[in-house]
Amino acid sequence: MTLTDEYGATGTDEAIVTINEKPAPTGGGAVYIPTLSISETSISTSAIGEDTATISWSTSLFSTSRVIYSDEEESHSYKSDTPNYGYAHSTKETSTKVTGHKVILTDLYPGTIYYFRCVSKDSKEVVSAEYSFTTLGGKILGDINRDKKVDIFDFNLLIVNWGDSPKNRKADLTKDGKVDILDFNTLMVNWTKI
Ligand SMILES: [Ca+2]
Repeated sequence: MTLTDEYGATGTDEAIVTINEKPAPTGGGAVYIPTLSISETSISTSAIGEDTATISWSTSLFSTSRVIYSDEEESHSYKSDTPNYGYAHSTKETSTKVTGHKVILTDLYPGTIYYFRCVSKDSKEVVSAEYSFTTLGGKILGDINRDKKVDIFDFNLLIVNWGDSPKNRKADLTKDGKVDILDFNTLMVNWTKI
C-alpha cells in the first residue's frame, strides 16, 4: 500500500496477513448440505370427485406448492424450458412455504384421466415424476368445450377443427385422428335436449 503524507512524501506500508488453517476434520465429519427434493413415495391423491382432486406430497425443505396438469387429450410431454414444464395447466403457486404440501384441483371434467407433477420451490424449483388419476362420473359425448352441454359452441369448435390432425383433439369425438362427418353425427345425436 502506498501512503502519502501532508507534504507529498510517499512511502509504503506492508500489511501482514496470517491465515489460520483449520485442520481437516477427522472421523465421521461428513458435511450435510441440505437441498430441496420431493419425496416421490409421499405423493398421493385423495378426495377425487367428478370435478376435483386433492394432491399431497412432502419435501425435504420448506418450499412453495403448485401442481401442473393436463387432461388425457392435452399434451403432457416434459419440457424443462417452459413455465409449466409442457403441461396445459398449473395451480397458482402458494406464497407460504411448507414441507407437507396439499393442493386442491378444481374445475376438472368427469370421467377423465389427468396427468400431473408436483412442483416446489425454495431458492430453486424441483419437479416430481408424473402421476395420474381419473375423475369420477362419465364424459358427455359431444361436449367439446367441457361446459356440460352439447350446443352451438361445440358445433363451432367442430367446424373450426374440421379435417385431419385437429388442433383441439377434443373435437375428434370418434377418436380416429380426424374431424369429419362421423364427429358431426356424434354431435347431433348427443345434442342437449332443452
Ligand atoms: Ca359444450
